[in-house]
Amino acid sequence: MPFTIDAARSIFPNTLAADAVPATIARFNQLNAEDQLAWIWFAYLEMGQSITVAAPGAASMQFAEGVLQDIRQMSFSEQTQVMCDLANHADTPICRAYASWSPNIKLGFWYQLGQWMEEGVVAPIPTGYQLSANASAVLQAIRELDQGQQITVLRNAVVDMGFDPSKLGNYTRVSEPVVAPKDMSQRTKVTIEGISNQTVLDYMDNLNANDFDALIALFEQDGALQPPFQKPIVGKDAVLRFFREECQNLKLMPERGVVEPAEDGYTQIKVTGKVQTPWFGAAVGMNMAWRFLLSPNNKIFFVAIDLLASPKELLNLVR
Ligand code: ECH
Ligand code: GLY
Ligand code: GLY
Repeated sequence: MPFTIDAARSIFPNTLAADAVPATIARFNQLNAEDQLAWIWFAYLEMGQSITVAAPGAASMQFAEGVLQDIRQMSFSEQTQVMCDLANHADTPICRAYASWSPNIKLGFWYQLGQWMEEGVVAPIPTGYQLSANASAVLQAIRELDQGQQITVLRNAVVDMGFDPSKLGNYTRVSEPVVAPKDMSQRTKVTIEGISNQTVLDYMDNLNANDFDALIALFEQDGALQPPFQKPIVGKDAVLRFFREECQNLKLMPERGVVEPAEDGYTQIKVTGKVQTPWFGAAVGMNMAWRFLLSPNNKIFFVAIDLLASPKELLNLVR
């Protein structure tokens, strides 16, 4: 029998992912809601001293606008309650709306609340707020991570807030409009030391061009993609939806890779390099690996994207 997705997940098992990210999130999740909000506030402020977050585009803000205006009209104590509800995954109309939003809309929503907290329009974290001893220890933990890992912890903390989407039943997912793919004349081509496989090169170039139709054509029908610290997304339809909802305007800068034959005519390819998110642009280069398993047709059966534990891992291309 050819590969299963489960077996594919353990290709290149020596790849050292940044396990400090889920470990920090697990510790963060133990904190109470007030401490969680204050913790994010302090972490976000400290991060802001070295890197600037880009203002979200109007296209993504329009979907959160109604809820944001409702919150703006509330009293400080009501606003604080809404923020605690989000951290507590409470069952409220706002927490349900939040659950239907894509990660970028959630981030844009908090970006705006953060601005309003600074301006005094939304209830600030009380001056002199004392973090609990545990929260202080988790704050020290995030300080010790590299910037790519820090922004991943913050992103995951924000994405996990609100009502549990799996309890929503049928609902309409809300995400930014899909931008048109880059014009051919604007496209760039990556080069990867050690890699001439066209599927892998096309994967990078099509993702960089937001050309999700060409990108998904590189996958097997039952192919899968595993984002950092997540379970695989299985099947072309689900992977295409993920690309359209969560993968616009990324910048992939692969550097080097290695190709090896696998069982049953499959090929495994590991690539390492940097990735930039539109939220931070060139200010943060995340150290990443892509672990591809290509079918005998040279289509993507599986690709895992890993955030690496350290820059040293960029040179780790051993099986
Ligand atoms: C305030 C206090 C109260 C509570 C909260 C607050 C606001 C917090 C805010 C936080 C903003 C955080 C942001 C984080 C952004 C992180 C983005 C990341 C992106 C990583 C993307 C990667 C992509 C990899 C991929 C590749 C592929 O090949 C396939 C697709 C994919 C302070 C008010 C909450 C405002 C903006 C980490 C790695 C390479 C898998 C996507
Ligand atoms: N500001 C980056 C984004 O909206 O994705
Ligand atoms: N951090 C992976 C993603 O953007 O889904």
